[in-house]
Amino acid sequence: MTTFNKISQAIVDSDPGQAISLVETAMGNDTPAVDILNKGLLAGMEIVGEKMESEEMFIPEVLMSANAMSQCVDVLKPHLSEEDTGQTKKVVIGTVQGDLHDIGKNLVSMLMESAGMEIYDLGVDVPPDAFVEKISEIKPEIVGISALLTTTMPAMQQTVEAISEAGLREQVKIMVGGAPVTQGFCDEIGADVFAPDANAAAKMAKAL
Ligand code: B1M
Repeated sequence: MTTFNKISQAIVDSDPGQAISLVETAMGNDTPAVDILNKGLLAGMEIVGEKMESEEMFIPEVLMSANAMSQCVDVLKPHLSEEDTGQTKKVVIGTVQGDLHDIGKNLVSMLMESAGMEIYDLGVDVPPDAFVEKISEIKPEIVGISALLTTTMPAMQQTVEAISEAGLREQVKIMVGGAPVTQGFCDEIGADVFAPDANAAAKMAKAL
């Protein structure tokens, strides 16, 4: 079993102690942090998703795996950081109303922060009005909206509409992402950018 497989297995087993220890060992062996994230941790969450779908794992176990993943991401965070580019773009970000998934959104926030942006994270289950309120207050350049459920994708559209209705649409670039979100959906709801993953999200935000 490779170290990446062992890390994935520790995530599936919801064993943060073992997972962190393996992550630290891999870092000690000069394994790139981004590989540990993608080939170890995210691969583990992928298996968790499959087991959730086939009902081999249930919500409490999935939550424990998610917590183990988050603890490992905290350990990796300083090693994933890009050089500070001196940019001070402000980003308001959140997971849409009705949706409690935040691991992907947190990764996006983390990499954007590492790229020198100022992040205002509204958390999960964020109603459209809360996005509007924060945009009015902070006047960010970018608004990031995350959704992980097909059933909460309409809330993404409602959020874009609420921003338009509040007369704020021209002031911000809207970035959308999350597993079920596509470029086609982004175009359909009138958002500006679709980012398929956290790395792309940080790069695209810098380029906007
Ligand atoms: Co949920 N869940 N979940 N879940 N969960 C999924 C998403 C699911 C695919 C699992 C499955 O059935 N295979 C499925 C959705 C099916 C669908 O809609 N098509 C599902 C379901 C059904 C549910 C519930 C409805 C289950 C139930 O109650 N019966 C329920 C809903 C609760 C709610 O939100 N109202 C539920 C609950 C949960 C937990 C709370 C237990 C937990 C979340 C814990 C947490 O987030 N703190 C959970 C988890 C962990 C998952 C899986 C296993 C993992 C998600 C994850 O964190 N992935 C997931 C299965 C899977 O994805 N394989 C699943 C890792 C993360 C880094 O990836 O979030 O995709 P991701 O983020 C990526 C990109 O998408 C992108 O960048 C990230 C990093 O590269 N990205 C952005 C994300 N946001 C972005 C924003 C951007 C740009 C890029 O710009 C702003």
